[in-house]
Amino acid sequence: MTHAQLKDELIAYSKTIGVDKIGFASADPFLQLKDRLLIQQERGYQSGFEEPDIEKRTEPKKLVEGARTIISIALAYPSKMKNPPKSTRDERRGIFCRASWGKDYHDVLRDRLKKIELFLQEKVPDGKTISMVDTGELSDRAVAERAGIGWSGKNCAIITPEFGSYVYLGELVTTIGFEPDQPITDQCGTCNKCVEACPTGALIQGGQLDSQKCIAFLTQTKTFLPDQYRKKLGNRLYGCDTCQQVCPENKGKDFHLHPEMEPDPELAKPKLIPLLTISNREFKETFGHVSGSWRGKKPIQRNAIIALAHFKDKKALPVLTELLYKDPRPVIRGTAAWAIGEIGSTSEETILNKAKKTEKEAEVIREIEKGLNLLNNKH
Ligand code: B12
Ligand code: SF4
Ligand code: SF4
Repeated sequence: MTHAQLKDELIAYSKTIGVDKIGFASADPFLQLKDRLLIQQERGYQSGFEEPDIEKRTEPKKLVEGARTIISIALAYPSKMKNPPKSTRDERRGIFCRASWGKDYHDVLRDRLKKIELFLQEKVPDGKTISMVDTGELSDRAVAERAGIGWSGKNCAIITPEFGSYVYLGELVTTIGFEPDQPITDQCGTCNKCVEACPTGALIQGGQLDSQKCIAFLTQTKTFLPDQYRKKLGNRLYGCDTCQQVCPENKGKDFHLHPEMEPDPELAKPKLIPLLTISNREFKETFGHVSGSWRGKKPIQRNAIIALAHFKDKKALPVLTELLYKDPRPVIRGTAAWAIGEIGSTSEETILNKAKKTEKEAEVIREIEKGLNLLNNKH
């Protein structure tokens, strides 16, 4: 069988296993990406979640000796929830970004990539392949762009003409030499909606992100959230979809092609107050299978406290007081103190003053003082 025939067979096979789009790219070094990564590093724009070795990131042959092709796959995920529960005055809710709806996408894409690997192994037994999704060395977007899956939008996302940008990406590096596909031309044109809509100005310019300012990144940190971002967080518990929601290319795009990607509305939009007292075990059992739980429960709980402050939810005051007095984690005690200041009235001053007397951590004391100042300003 020729490689052209094998390519056709693989494309046909991919449709049978639930791959929505497949593209082929050469395994040549990613030179433009290399420059870009260096600039990002110099400016401190990286998130710290990327693979740190820029050589490995940009030279596929360092990952597989004799690599000739990278096969990129994309799976479309839903953008709309069926029967989303309402966040009401009585029960305020937070939101997980769409990339955390349903079963963890790493598992879903790894399953598809494994099937493709087995398919290729059977056809070309001496071929070598490795596959990755998100946590691998390569830039999934740079690979997808080169493989003609979509263009690289000003919001940084790979935008497919068929499914918009709500697609997960993964790839296989192989020694088999397939004919590469052509990249798709940039279709953003004069549109700049995503850059204008970003709540924190994290999109420095089209296609360039300062991760340190990006809410998607900030929701995943484990430390205190810097003051200037607390109000911007809104009710986001994990991730941020704003620059994709405003994108005209996503208008009307809502695909429900994979049952395992359907969100459980109670997990995608959970009630905030119960999240504050959830045990480790319960958290793992309830949220362990969604991608947004990978940093553990602390960032989610910190964000839930900030979301309750955003809603000025007075019903949260008793549990916030408990957390301030008893939680062993300084980030949770401190954020609770600040939130009490945001939500409460002067009658809450005694709560904060009492905590100030016994609190030992300097950072928490600073948050208590912030809370007291907020209450003072309400006199
Ligand atoms: C680190 C990381 C983050 C960081 C940084 C994101 C970023 N924009 O760099 C944070 C935590 C902020 C993040 C957030 C999100 N992420 Co993320 N993230 C990654 C990760 C692990 C690495 C990305 C990376 O290396 N960035 C560095 C930049 C410099 O490179 P790049 O974006 O990969 O490549 C592009 C640029 O280099 C650009 N480029 C190169 N040279 C030049 C030159 C010029 C002039 C220009 C304009 C551009 C340009 O072209 C490349 C191709 O588009 C990838 C998985 C992976 N291994 O690749 C997922 C990934 C990018 N994330 C993904 C998703 C879904 C998200 C979120 C939407 C999740 C959410 N809803 O909250 C947000 C979107 C934020 C945004 N606007 O980008 C998907 C994207 C799918 C898609 N359709 O594009 C990926 C591919 C995971 C996956 N396998 O599906 N993420
Ligand atoms: S994910 Fe949110 S914060 Fe990050 S660039 Fe997009 S709109 Fe801005
Ligand atoms: S909002 Fe406009 S500029 Fe931004 S990615 Fe979409 S089409 Fe491109």
